[in-house]
Amino acid sequence: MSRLTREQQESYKSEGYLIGMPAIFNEKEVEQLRAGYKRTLDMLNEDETPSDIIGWHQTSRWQYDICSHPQILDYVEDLLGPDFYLWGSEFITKSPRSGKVVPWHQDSYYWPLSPHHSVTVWLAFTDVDEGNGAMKVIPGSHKGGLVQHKIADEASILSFQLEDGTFREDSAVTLSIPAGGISLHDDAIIHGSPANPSDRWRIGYVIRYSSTDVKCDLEKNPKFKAYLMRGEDRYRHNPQGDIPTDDFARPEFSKRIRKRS
Ligand SMILES: O=C(O)CCC(=O)C(=O)O
Repeated sequence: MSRLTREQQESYKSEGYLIGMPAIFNEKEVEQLRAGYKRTLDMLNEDETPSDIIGWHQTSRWQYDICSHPQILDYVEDLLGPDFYLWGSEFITKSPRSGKVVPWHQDSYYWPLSPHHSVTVWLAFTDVDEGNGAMKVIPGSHKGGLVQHKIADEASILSFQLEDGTFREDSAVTLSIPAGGISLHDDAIIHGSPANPSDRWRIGYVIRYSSTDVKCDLEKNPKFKAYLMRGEDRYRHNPQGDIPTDDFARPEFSKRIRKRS
């Protein structure tokens, strides 16, 4: 098991993201991940897409176990400190030649969480790179505070996006990750991803963690559940979730709940 070096932690603090850690899952395990993903897709209704697989770690043990992988938790602990919980997960999939775009945005603009102290793990189920619509980040942009968003364009899979000219797009860095590997990003970093013009799939599983002092406004997200992953929850700000027992099961709710109200 590896931990983040002091340099990596400092780099995360100043740039707002981190890549280059050894892969979490080997080739054989990636095959198992994809098999689990396929089983999960089989549970979707006809009018649903992979984007509707959101928060299913609450009912699917297979997903919960990925989210609580000890190596992933070690890295998150190195960034958030000893006491933190899991609260979110979703698949962000782009099929070959998909025009789907994730517009430039800041996660914390969407989330009714405070204070802002959350880390997202982006786990690659396929190789992701410049050619197939990998995520891009604006290094250091997490330090600039929240920027006003506007209603997103049609091809976007989110509801809000940043106004043009509010940041320097030419400083963007593409987060290329081999299948089984991860990136880590801060909840205020400006990020997004372009379409996938290639013949390859681009499948990412994003997992969200917050330190235990972070409180959710339950009026805005009544389904919110915290799953303590490490340490102790001295604050007890949030309802706790029950660890799922079924390997593959979907929650009652399934629609995206990312709109900021
Ligand atoms: O997968 C992507 O392209 C974007 C992911 C994202 O927006 C997020 O993790 O918050």
